[in-house]
Amino acid sequence: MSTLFPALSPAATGAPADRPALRFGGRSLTYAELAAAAGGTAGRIRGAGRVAVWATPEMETAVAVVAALLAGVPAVPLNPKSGDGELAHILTDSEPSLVLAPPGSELPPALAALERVDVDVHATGPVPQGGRTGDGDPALVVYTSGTTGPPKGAVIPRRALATTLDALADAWRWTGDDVLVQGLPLFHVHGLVLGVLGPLRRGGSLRHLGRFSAEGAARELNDGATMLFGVPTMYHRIAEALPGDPELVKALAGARLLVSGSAALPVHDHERIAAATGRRVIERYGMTETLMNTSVRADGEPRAGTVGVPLPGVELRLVEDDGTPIAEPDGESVGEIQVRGPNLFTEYLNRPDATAAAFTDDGFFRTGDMAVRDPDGYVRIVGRKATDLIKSGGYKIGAGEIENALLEHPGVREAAVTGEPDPDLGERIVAWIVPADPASPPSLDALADHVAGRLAPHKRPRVLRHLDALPRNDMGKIMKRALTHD
Ligand code: MCA
Ligand code: AMP
Repeated sequence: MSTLFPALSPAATGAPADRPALRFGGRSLTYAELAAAAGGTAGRIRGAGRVAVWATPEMETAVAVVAALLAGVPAVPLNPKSGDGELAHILTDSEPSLVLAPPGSELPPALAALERVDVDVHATGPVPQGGRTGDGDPALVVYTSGTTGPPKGAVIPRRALATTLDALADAWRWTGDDVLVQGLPLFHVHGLVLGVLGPLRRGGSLRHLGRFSAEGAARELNDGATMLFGVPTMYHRIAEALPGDPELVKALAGARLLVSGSAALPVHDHERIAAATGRRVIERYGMTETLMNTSVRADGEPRAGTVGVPLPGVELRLVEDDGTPIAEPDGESVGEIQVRGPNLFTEYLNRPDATAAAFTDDGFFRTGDMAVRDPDGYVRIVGRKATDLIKSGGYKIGAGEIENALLEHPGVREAAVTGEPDPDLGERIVAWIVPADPASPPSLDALADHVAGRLAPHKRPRVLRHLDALPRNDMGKIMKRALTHD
């Protein structure tokens, strides 16, 4: 029996077996039903090397991942909107032996060669014993974009899941009495680890919206939900809707905890929500590779523009360009955030070079995020080392992978991709292209469809700019800073 979910144990003393564990739309499972369903599925995948999960925002995804964790089989969540190229890369790289999917869902041809196991949320089976359930054994492989090349698979050990969720419980006073509402995708850490495994580890409940809407969040918060998790784009949409929506105001005002993460929450949205509801959104900071590093604590001061203090067990330092750690938090010295602790990933799958480059000699992970620390220890993120990483809607997107996809379009001779500020998405993706035929340049729609079909819809450019030539330095390298939109 895995100890990741004490409440799923038949001998659980925590959550009662008839407490709701998961609700997706009209479907729900109690802890007893979830234990039986996950046990049934776990029995079918035991002994597999690695399993892919077709991670639609549905009950089946949660049951599949819990089953894999109970069986001690690492799970690879797949974005169900992945395009052909991205999917092919992830499958070749992670070599799953089967794919878990909701019954009746249509899978793309790239998955045709894999054995398919339909997840039956009404299955029954005992929670299996054994499997690779040691602390350091891999639990998840989550794909995350870098500046160049295709996404890398971050191997997340079981220890990291337990540590990060318990650290958040400490910071947020998160208990089995909490009912979380969220509408995040389930193929990334935010929605899957914090948003699904989090409530289950505490013995509490999750209500997933299927798809985020301010209205859905308000409905659930006004009907017993205590916490809301979202990316800044979701809080921006809430801030926009608040003035005309007394139900939404009431919902937020009554919530125990409103948490934002995955990207910086603009101070303007933070302040608008505070003014309308009297409640402040708290921010936490993490990465796929590190899970959660810092958070404003439930009993701390939610200061707009800061991500709080290091979580229990996380060692955090700011380091200058030459590798010197900044000794004292002074509110102004900027350095790269480096972290060490049991919350970290183990490696990038099949990428020893990238893994080695990501760590310092003394075992700290280089996040690439730049920050200052206020004198009282609060971390304030001020930027990112790499200009070729874009955060749009809370998704991390590498400029390089989009450029490569654009270059595969026959109408594109040269391409460069940048991010520019967007009030809703944080950053929007801009494609700068030199058309193959200046007389008939490809349209934005054509290029967006091309990128969405190869990579994923959230990686598609939102803006297209044509140029006669890309600005390059003497070495031939594209000078992205010279690309401005006016
Ligand atoms: C539009 N669509 C298309 C195309 N254009 N589909 C195919 N081809 C096209 N050319 C579809 C989209 O698939 C989508 O479909 C719909 O149109 C709207 O698309 P989009 O504009 O992308 O959606 P949005 O409404 O702008 O999305 C905003 C969002 C989303 C809901 C906030 O960005 C989101 O869910 N973000 C969460 C990201 C996240 O979880 N990040 C965590 C990673 P449909 O309508 O069917 O959806 S970071 C992390 O995990 C770390 C650890 C951390 O710190 O949290
Ligand atoms: P990902 O690789 O998709 O896991 O994204 C991780 C990155 O998201 C981090 O390196 C940060 O740049 C960013 N991030 C996550 N949470 C926050 C936050 N609260 N404020 C600012 N940036 C954040």
